[in-house]
Amino acid sequence: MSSYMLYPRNTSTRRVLSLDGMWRFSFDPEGIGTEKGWQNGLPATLTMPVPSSFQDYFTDKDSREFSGDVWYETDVFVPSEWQGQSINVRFGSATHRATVFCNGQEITSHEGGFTPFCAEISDVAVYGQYNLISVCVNNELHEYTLPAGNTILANGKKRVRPYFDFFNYSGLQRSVMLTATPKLAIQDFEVVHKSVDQVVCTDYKVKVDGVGFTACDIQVLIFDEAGVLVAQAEGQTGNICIPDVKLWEVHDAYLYKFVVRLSVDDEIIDEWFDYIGIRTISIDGTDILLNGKPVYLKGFGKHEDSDIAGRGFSLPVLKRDFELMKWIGANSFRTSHYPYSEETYYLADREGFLIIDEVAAVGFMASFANFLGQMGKRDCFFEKKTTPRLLDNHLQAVRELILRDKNHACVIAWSLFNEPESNHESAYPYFEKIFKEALLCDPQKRPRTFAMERSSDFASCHCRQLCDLITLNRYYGWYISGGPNIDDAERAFVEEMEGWKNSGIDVPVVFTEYGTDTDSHMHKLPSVMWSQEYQQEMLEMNHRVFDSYDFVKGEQIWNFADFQTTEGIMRVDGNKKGIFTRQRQPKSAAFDLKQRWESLPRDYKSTGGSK
Ligand code: GCB
Repeated sequence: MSSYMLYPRNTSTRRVLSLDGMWRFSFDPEGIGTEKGWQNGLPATLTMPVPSSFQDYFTDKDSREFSGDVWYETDVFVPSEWQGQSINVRFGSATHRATVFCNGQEITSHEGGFTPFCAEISDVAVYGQYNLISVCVNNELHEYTLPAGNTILANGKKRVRPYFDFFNYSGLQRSVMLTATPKLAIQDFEVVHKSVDQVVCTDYKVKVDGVGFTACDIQVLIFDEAGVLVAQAEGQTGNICIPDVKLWEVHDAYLYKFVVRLSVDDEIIDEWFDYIGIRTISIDGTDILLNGKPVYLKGFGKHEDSDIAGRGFSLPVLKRDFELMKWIGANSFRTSHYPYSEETYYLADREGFLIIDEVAAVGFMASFANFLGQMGKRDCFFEKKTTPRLLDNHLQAVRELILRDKNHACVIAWSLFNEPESNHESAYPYFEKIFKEALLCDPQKRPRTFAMERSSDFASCHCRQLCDLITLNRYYGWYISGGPNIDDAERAFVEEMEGWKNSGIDVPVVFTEYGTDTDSHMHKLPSVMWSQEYQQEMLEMNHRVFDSYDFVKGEQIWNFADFQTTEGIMRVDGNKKGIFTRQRQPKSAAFDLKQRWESLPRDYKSTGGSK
């Protein structure tokens, strides 16, 4: 399967056809589809746009809240001239798991809703004709799935109970493509950039699938942005130094086109390319170094979320988000709380944004909702009997994330959990395995972290020594001493920060969440919680605290935009902590942030980087 993690490209040897469009769709509440032969054709059909979440189109609650199996199908023409090649249907994602059929025959299954996978149909497809592609997608949550939750029966209907604070949008939420690649093909390509004597060079490795090649059949060609060939190498592994290399920088991205070629007897058998930024990333003491120079992170925790399409991939929304992030002076974001669409990372590479790339390991706390913190004393989440299965899924999700995103210049760190129950010693062995796997999988050995909830701090967290940088989610002035008690919040915050300082913190600390729910129509003087003025005051207080500690090397507000959640007494048609509304218009705080972020130097509070 791994060969097809490579982003699909049309080249002299490869073909990609989009299967996006209106698919046929059915709910399967009783889970009887396969037994009844729905893979040979759906009985009664609705229609459903792909990519998109299926929830927000319908006008009844049962459809929106549906948990269980849903079926998608479409007819796919497989050209006869593709015979003899490897033909795949490639899903950008299927949330949270799927089984794929071609002409009624089961092809593959995939667990995990945020990474791509392929169904190879070469031997099943009828060439020169339309073929029926059917997908059974399941969106249930369990304590052994990423993200975690559970699924209950309520009045005879399945209902999910997410252990996390975002709507359980699901379905075929990313693009689906039909690809044709040679049988002997480039399977994977990886790059590692290293600085030696002030010169940055690139080690590369090509993996080939199939038999009948020798190392000297592989060629890597590098073109600059003007299309000029600037370097080349031969062999399955190698080192390339581009003369006068132009490094990829924050807001000043430069991307080289790496063309990988596989030839047999001088004939090109396979060709694939990617746009790659050359940069180094490291941690030096409490500094984050990009190309050896300190960088302070300014930005957001985000969600893939918008009106109507839900978590469905939308190029227009993506474009608007990047324009807003540029306008406000941000330089980074976290892909909270799951890997985003591949196109997001390509745009971040193009625009020079830094990403903390997160696995969908959210809801790993023994409380009824992780954003409420731990409710009372319970057994640790990592002591449950479902843990071995969860660990397998988690390791697989880490592997798939890193396999997919390892070459992106924009990815500067891996976030391996959001707010897990790390304040219990029994969590450590689980964490150690996850952290080791990330290190093993990533050729660039990027810094690893996990976002810590308030119950995990310098004293209580049993896993923080595994982190190359510390990322904190803190709600002083909201969940802790909000409104008229904001002074108490500030005192408590300073007290916590003194604790970190006195603990001899020797790695950077980045705030990956802080914020307030804010109604975009509400103004109030003096401020009250939920008013725009309160959001401004609360951010100001947080920034005052951040500014007092030199080891704080970044601030990513919760959240970029308002987003949809499960209904409840804590949420008013979703979470309203956005600096922008769900329709991507600014709240008052956006203007304060713009002023602050545009004035902070890139190396704010640096201790002077060397590497
Ligand atoms: C958190 C969670 C995030 C929630 C946020 C909130 O700690 O990580 O998923 O949405 O708090 O707004 O409560």
